[in-house]
Amino acid sequence: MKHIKDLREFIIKLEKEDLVHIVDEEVDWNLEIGAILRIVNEKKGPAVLFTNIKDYPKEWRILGTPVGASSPEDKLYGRIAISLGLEPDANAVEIIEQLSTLRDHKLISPKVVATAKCKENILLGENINLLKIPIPYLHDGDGGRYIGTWHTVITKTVDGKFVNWGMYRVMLHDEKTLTGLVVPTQHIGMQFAQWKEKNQDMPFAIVIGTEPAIPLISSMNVPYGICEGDVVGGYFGEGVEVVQCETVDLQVPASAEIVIEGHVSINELCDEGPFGEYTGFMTFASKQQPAFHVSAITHRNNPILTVVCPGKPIDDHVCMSLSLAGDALNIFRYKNLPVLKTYIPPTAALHLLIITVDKQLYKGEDLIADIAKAIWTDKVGTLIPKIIVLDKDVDPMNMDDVIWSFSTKCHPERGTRIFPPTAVFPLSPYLSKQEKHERKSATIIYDCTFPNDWESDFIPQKVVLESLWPEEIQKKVEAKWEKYGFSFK
Ligand SMILES: Cc1cc2nc3c(=O)[nH]c(=O)nc-3n(C[C@H](O)[C@H](O)[C@H](O)COP(=O)(O)O)c2cc1C
Ligand SMILES: [Mn+2]
Repeated sequence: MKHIKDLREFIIKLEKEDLVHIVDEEVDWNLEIGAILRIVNEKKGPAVLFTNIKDYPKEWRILGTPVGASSPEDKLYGRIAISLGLEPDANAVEIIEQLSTLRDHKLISPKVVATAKCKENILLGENINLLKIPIPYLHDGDGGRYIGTWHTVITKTVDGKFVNWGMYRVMLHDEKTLTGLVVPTQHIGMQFAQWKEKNQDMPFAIVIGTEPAIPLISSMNVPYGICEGDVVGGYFGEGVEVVQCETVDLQVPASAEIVIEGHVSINELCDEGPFGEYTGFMTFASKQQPAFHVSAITHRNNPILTVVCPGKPIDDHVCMSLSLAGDALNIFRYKNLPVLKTYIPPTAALHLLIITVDKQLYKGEDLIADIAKAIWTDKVGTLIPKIIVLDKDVDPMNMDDVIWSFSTKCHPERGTRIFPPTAVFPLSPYLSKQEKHERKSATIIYDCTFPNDWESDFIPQKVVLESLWPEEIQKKVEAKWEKYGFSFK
């Protein structure tokens, strides 16, 4: 496994694999970069390094869509695979399998170093001006310029025992103030509640442009109490190098291009959103969110800001379709359910989990109910309201086969199991106003397997070469194929 230790090494590797394109032409931070990234996402283009941003010195660069999907199809997940130290042609099921074991690795704490390149420029007091960073205005209709779209927000509990590294969107408010989503059910929100209780502002550090596995794992579902930084260390078998902040008692990855430090106010609120999101729809303005007061900016020379422009899938949230499928696989295995493979299609905006099961291995009463219970009592399930269950002979990544199974094996009544309202992520466009407010909605499983109590001679046989023709005929036809004169194989 190849551990890539900073963003610039990542870009060099992407260049070697033809997975990054450099744009030296001047581009406007105001909507032009967003439009380019939208087209690149729709065409499954490479990551984009912008080197010439209007109104800003050439010193500043932007790496757009760092982990979006790539064509050709055999490198669809190439940027994610490289970030995780895997081969660029790793397919979804292989990456999901890898990520499913993330929770089982030994944890390795970060290693503190005395100084780092992210301290090459230290801006304090009067010198703090967020407008000096070429923060893009991405979608027309966004509530502001978003600086945190592919980054890590570092916060800790009041007692300092649990440090969290999470990815939550962050918007520019003014020269010295940011605002961002502090969702109560996310780890940042749980920690914030503690600081509020203590009546103290919460220290934060936002790190941008770190080694590529860090933002990826910051967007993953690591249990409360475990620092994502320790998971990154455990995954690569060596602690992440961190360095002390200038103005708050937090440590940040030494590999960062840009670090923004400060305190999240427990009293002051700012308007946040709307923002074009991963569902492919604009979100409404959120409830007002806390002000993030900035007390220091530090950055490398020639810093690179990483930018994701969410929208109609596929965008960089495709990384979460892999990690959530990995988490789901881990949960099912932990509960001893006979789930063999899990997959979230990249265009499903995280809403649809497809799984294969080996029903013969199941000893319980109601497999579908057990699957529902396992996933919708875990935080992972809040993002995934729909599941398709397939027999083990179906490839969950083959959409033709998935649609065939769904259409022909899922009974409209018996095969459609609707479960009572449970906690869901409120961004699903189909939710009513009240459901969005209460963050609760029904979930559904489509059972595309035949019932257990059908006699074997009643179970329809598939009409495909492998199951209905004797092996000797299959072999004969294969051997004679060229003689028949077909132009295809
Ligand atoms: C590009 C991207 C943007 C994200 N933005 C947000 C966000 O604004 N708010 C949020 O609550 N989660 C967001 N997430 C999902 C969280 O990162 C994810 O739920 C993660 O598990 C949160 O960390 P935590 O479990 O430590 O709270 C985003 C994920 C990605 C990949
Ligand atoms: Mn966490």
